[in-house]
Amino acid sequence: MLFKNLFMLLTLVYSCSATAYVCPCDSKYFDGHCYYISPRTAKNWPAARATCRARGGDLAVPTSKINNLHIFQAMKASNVHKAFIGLYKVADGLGTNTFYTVRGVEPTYTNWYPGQPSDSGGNEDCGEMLPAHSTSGGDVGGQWNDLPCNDRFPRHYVCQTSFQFNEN
Ligand SMILES: [Ca+2]
Repeated sequence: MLFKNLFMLLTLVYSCSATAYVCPCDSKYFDGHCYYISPRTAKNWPAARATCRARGGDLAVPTSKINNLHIFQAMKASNVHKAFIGLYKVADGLGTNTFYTVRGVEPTYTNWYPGQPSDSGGNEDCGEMLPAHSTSGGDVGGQWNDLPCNDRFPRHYVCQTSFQFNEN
């Protein structure tokens, strides 16, 4: 009986690819998608995005307060406190560049940290999710900041992919 239970436990642990609807084993499922919190930093935002696209998805774009919270909680669970997300500035030729999502539209939900986006130095064209900034003791982390897309600020990153249907 002990061995049978042990076998069942091991099967549960290693069967993440055998269920009908699955995410890659290194991803988490919530809000209808698979989310991957990178264990390592990318040297810059484009490199992070390229990795997400190579995984069949793209950088994650929080779409609601609750989705933003779920992504932030997944980051915290992985001890990741700052991460690139799928927001970047698109030049409009008028000098009033606007943040777009990696899906090519303006975000319908935003959660900028107060005072952000600041465009400090005039080159903060990419987005990240920040750690908790609560001053009242509550956990209200997960607000956004704009930062340079270049190599000055390596970051972890959050990828979002559709879940797969596995016929096994
Ligand atoms: Ca900023």
